[in-house]
Amino acid sequence: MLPVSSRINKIRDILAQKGIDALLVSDEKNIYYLTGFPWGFRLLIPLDGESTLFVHSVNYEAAKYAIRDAAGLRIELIRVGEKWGQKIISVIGGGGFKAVGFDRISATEYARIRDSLRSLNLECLEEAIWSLRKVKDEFELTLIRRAAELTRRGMIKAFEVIRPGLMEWEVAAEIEYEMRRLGSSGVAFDTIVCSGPESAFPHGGFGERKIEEGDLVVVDIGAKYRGYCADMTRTFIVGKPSEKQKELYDIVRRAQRLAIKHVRSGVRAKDIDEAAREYIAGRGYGEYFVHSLGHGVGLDVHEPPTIGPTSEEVLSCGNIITIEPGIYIPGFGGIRIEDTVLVLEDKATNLTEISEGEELIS
Ligand SMILES: [Mn+2]
Repeated sequence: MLPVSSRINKIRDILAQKGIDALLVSDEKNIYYLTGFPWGFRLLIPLDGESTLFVHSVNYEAAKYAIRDAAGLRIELIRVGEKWGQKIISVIGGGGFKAVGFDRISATEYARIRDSLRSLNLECLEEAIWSLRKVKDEFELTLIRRAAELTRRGMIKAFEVIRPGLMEWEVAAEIEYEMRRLGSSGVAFDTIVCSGPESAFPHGGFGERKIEEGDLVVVDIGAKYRGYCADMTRTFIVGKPSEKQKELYDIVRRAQRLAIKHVRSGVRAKDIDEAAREYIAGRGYGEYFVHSLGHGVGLDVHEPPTIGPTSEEVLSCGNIITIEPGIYIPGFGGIRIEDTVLVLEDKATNLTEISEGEELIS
């Protein structure tokens, strides 16, 4: 069972510290994080008393079932055709709050609440929720480890099937089928299989190229398990690698290992980025490393903490982050190696490691 009541208690600690009377949660993943229900519409957590989970009729029975054991949480049904904006305003208005925090809200909804409840202070608490979500509890780690294992299995499948003559989409289909077959609840993002010169596009090409002998093939994939994501990239060289391909692959692999060695609790995210960036720059390819070194992973595939040159984050135990240096040379191709790692007291645990014997360079 999800430890949601302890998470809601932590929210209340934050509200008390900041002198805010209630939190209105709109982000679906934040609602899932705080209630265990994936299709909530809004969640109102007052400093004291019962929280209210707003759900549309289509999700009402599922919500009753999912939160049947959750104490201190009541469901407010939004009926078909009912004006949900007014309903939420009337519940907030009825609470007698002076200050209400929110996570993310549309400009329209913000204006509607502000204009209806003129004496209410609205304060953004998005960062405060991230401060909780960034540090994964044991329950979340179990789910992310599973997502990471499914992702590894998808990557091993990629290694098995990639060969000249295959379309990129065929490789993507094999990977996704393997992860699904083993229990993945979906993909964390659109699968990237990107070959030849198009491998120089970090976010992938069009998936419509036929793989050829001598290609670099960037495979960036993520399985999802009960809402939690993993993220992993390997770059394959089809056939015999050229000297240049070997050189670049070696630089990226060393940069990635070096960066992972720096990961532990208390380290500044920008120092980890710098370790990899300086290594790549020192080998002459600094201008071709065109993105941040990594990012947090959890219910979102890209979430705080960002591991980049301007990040103000300091890592702590329980963060899950990616380490993904890359070199992308227009017209030649790209290489990226990415793992999802867990930050511990004095080291990182690599959740998507492929053991030495299975090293995925063909
Ligand atoms: Mn990534």
